Amino acid sequence: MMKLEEAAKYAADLLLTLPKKSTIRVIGHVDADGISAASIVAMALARAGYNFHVSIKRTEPDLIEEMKKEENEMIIFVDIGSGYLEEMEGLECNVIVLDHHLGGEEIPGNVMYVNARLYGLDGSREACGASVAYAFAMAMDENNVDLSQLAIAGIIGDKQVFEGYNRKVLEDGIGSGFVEEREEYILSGKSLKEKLESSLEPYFTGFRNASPFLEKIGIEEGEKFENLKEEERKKLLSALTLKLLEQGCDDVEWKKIVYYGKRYGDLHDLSSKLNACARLNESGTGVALCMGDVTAWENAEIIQERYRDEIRKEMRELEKVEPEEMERFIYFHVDHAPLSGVLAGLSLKYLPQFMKGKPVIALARKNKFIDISARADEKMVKEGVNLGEAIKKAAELVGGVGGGHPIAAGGKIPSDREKEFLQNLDRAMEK
Ligand SMILES: [Mn+2]
Repeated sequence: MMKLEEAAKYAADLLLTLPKKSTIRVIGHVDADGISAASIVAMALARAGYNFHVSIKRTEPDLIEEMKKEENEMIIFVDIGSGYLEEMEGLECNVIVLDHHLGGEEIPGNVMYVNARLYGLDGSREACGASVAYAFAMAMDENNVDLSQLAIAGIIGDKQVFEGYNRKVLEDGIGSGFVEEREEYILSGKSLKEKLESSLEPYFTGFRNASPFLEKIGIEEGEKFENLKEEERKKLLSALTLKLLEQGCDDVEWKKIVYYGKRYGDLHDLSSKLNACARLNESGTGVALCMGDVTAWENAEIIQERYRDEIRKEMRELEKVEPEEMERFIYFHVDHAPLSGVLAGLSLKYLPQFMKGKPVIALARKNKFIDISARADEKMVKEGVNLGEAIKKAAELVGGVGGGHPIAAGGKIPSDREKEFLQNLDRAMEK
């Protein structure tokens, strides 16, 4: 079997047949991974003397039709494209696809298709869009090893693990000195009061104001975690662990491994900024941030705060909500469609009334449609839950679309068919 690196080399060689100064079109997918991936490709192109034009796009049915209106010498699709292979035949230029999503079988003659899944890698864990983009950048020039920083942000964004090719990306980053691994307490940083009130992972119920809690255990609210004495730390962490147990959550790690990039600082934070940019339609800021634009950093910080504020506000409201229960899942309505996935995930993990041992579905009305987001946990998946399949089936029965992974999936249905959809879904989830 060919290795990802070899396939990336073919793609890089195809690109390098184009004269310098050509303008290459780059299309990335709208999430943290897609933005990192597109930025990796853009930076590799710029360094090799090419011009580029990057756009971050949603998976919409008319994506290729739109591209046909442009005149391009080459298009590189990254973290997106696997679902459009056959249609790409209609494009008049050569196309490179760097992806890790499931895709079609027929590959047209003008398409160089590099998908991690074709090279023995698990595309949902061991290689993401940004890591495939990194393989491509490294095939162009090994001096691009610093771009491992962005690839790691992408890996974190897609919630993958550092195994398979992702392991190699991390080793490259650390080996070249661009990436550093540190172990940190998740409560380090700002004052404890601010940390506890703003935390989303973990999310603490009732902490609109965390002062009474801190007062009760005798810890100064303005204090920082890193300045606490060993004994105070223990007291705080055991009180918080107990609190989370009462919320129904028993798997919180207070310490975690954090990767730092020489150029970007905390790569988890970079990933979270890119995610916020993607969700709030500010992908351009995300790309600029990856390219090292200083003003973009400030803007991204504001976008990230806004995004986290919105989630927190919705979560404080959800604390008071009693969700509706079906036989095989529970569901609730949200106002803000882009947040529905993250709210479903957080409520399943941290809000006791949402923990019924069943998946959580969030519904968001948007004009004539309802956006569906569904989240399960590992245990449910082991017991046979497959949200991707169930949502797809139930949505198609009411003239909608859907799909995704066993643990997280989404869809879109006509707004007047909600009830029918929910009943279909209950049936589709029967084993
Ligand atoms: Mn991806």
